[in-house]
Amino acid sequence: MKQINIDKSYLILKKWWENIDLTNYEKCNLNKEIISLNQQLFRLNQKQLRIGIYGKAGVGKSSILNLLLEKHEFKTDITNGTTKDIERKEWNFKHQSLKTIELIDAPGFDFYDIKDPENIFSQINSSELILFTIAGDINRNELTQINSFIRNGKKIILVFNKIDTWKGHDLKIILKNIRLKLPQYIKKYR
Ligand SMILES: Nc1nc2c(ncn2[C@@H]2O[C@H](COP(=O)(O)OP(=O)(O)OP(=O)(O)O)[C@@H](O)[C@H]2O)c(=O)[nH]1
Ligand SMILES: [Mg+2]
Repeated sequence: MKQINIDKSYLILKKWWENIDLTNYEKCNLNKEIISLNQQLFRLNQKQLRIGIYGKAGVGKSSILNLLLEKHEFKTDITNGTTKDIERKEWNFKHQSLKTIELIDAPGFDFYDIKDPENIFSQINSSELILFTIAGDINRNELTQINSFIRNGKKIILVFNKIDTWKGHDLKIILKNIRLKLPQYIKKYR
């Protein structure tokens, strides 16, 4: 993995942030964003990274995190709504630039009985990286959520899970369709 100079990035960001002069009106309106930026700066200084996963119910979010952890830490099941609230686990990913990586699992955003969806969105939105998971062609609700993260300046990796459930030819058609629907400025691999 490319060596990242976290200390240098932290100092550049900190200096930039210290030189920004906001009016009281702006501070008031941007209160949530300011808190989130300060928390991110703190984590950067501590060499901590937060990765959140988000997507519809049952697309395999918890399974993907378990794969990363190489352990069955997050509960998974065939029924929707297995993850009921935000859950966090530390990923023992060894990298000299980082001290810890926190993985955050979320309930499916379209689960019928989801509690406090704004709070769940906001907790995932506080991550440095979001694994937005899909398991088939993308729909309007998913695009709306992706665009909300993009508007908030978030880095997203779109994870197409359960590809084993599609035949090669169908998969190609779906991937082509997804590419057409995604915002133009998203880099498209594969
Ligand atoms: N065929 C197939 N099944 C998968 C894959 N990934 C996960 N699953 C299965 O899909 C089901 C749902 O997986 P979960 O990881 O619980 O999905 P989730 O998105 O966390 O679900 P909620 O917490 O309910 O929102 C489980 O039965 C998994 O074993 C995959 O790549 N292929
Ligand atoms: Mg889950």
